Amino acid sequence: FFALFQQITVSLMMCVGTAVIGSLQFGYNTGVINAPQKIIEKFINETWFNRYGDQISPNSLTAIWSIAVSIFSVGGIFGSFSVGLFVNRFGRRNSMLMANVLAFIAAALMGFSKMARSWEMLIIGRFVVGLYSGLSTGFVPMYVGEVSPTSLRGALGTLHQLGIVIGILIAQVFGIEFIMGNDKLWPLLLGFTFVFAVIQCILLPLCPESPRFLLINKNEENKAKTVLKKLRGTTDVSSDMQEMKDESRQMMREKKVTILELFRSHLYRQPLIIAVVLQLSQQLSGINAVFYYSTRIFENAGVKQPVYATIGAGVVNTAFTVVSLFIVERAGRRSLHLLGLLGMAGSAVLMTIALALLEKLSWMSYVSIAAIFSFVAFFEIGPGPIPWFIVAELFSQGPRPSAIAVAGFSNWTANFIVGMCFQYVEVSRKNDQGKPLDLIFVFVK
Ligand SMILES: *C1O[C@H](CO)[C@@H](O)[C@H](O)[C@H]1NC(C)=O
Ligand SMILES: *[C@@H]1O[C@H](CO)[C@@H](O)[C@H](O)[C@H]1NC(C)=O
Repeated sequence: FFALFQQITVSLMMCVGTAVIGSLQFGYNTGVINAPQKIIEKFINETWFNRYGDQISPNSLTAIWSIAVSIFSVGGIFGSFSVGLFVNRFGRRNSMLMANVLAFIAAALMGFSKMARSWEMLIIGRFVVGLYSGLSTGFVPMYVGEVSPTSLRGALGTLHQLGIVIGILIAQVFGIEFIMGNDKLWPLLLGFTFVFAVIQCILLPLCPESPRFLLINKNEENKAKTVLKKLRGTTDVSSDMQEMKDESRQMMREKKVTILELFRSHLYRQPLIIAVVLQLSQQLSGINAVFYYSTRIFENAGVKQPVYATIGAGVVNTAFTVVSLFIVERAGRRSLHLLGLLGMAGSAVLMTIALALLEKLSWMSYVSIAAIFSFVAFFEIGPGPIPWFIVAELFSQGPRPSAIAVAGFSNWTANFIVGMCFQYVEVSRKNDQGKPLDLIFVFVK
């Protein structure tokens, strides 16, 4: 145990800490549009009025808002597909550095959208920051995995997930009305992604390139050795070097499988179905409806201070991510995933009941808070972390990159569908007076 701790050098901590700022950004931009929804909708309404001289229809408002929320995932799709174009050409560290250009552009677009009276800028900014996030979810785990010693790879890898949930939490706290979730400061709230980008741009040049990239892609053995010595804090790095060489030799032996071949060969059919369905079960569980829209959900459930309930959900999310770090390695993947999904379904039923009884029993709003909290907790126990382990575990070196691309695509596409449709289901629920419809929606999936 202590031997493990000795392997955590200052240099390694610095590398991992700097890289996970990328995960933080992804989380931040996932959670940031949650609390200020009403305020930004007001801005869109006013802008429309100034531009066209008449009231915006509720349908147009819903459409603009849903697009602004969910186009993030469209950016994510493109970003996650482009990871391979960067990492092998420019290196892992430089790719992360370059991606920050996107973060700056997005921050400027979103931050100045109010000044320019343009919701289009908001939408384009959300797309660009989605691109950034898609790239980050590829870069960060790869870099962290490659600078970490084998014995710490799993533990440090989970910091990516932790970075995401902490990012969501930060965004929710900043979204409180007297911090930045108000008429004046919401552009700053969205543009704040700029600050993380600046910090990462300052720190990244101080971090070394991934030794694996140096050795295997660049064939620069001496440089790789120097970096490893610094990362490990020892002068003898021969075992690490040997391990990387073995790994790459094994990779050479196994032919790379393209995405097309992956779909054609019946050899991969079952693992591919498992990987895709697990991703779908993660996203279509509706978890991102909570991260994008929980403030609105709580408001409709009669909660007095919906923003604080949203922050509560972020705290539960973070806490259970930590809990899951400890149990994922001990319990079986399948049972944890099933337990998580069952718990989420149960929470959704509870939520439905709470909403149905809300008019008669006002304390049902507390039940709805509890239901959302347990929904999030069960998500982090199984459906949150497990789909990622599974892809890496089901496929060997050859087909793995393609499998990860397909899984990532399913992930972001389902994410987009939930982000886009939730508002519509919610609106139709209001019109039909069929209160619990939206959570039945979440549940049926
Ligand atoms: C898939 O989505 C979840 C939750 O939105 C996220 O934690 C995970 O990192 C995503 N994976 C990729 C590759 O985008
Ligand atoms: C837009 O704002 C006006 C006045 O501020 C309000 O009466 C109207 O209901 C709003 N429209 C929507 C769709 O929210």
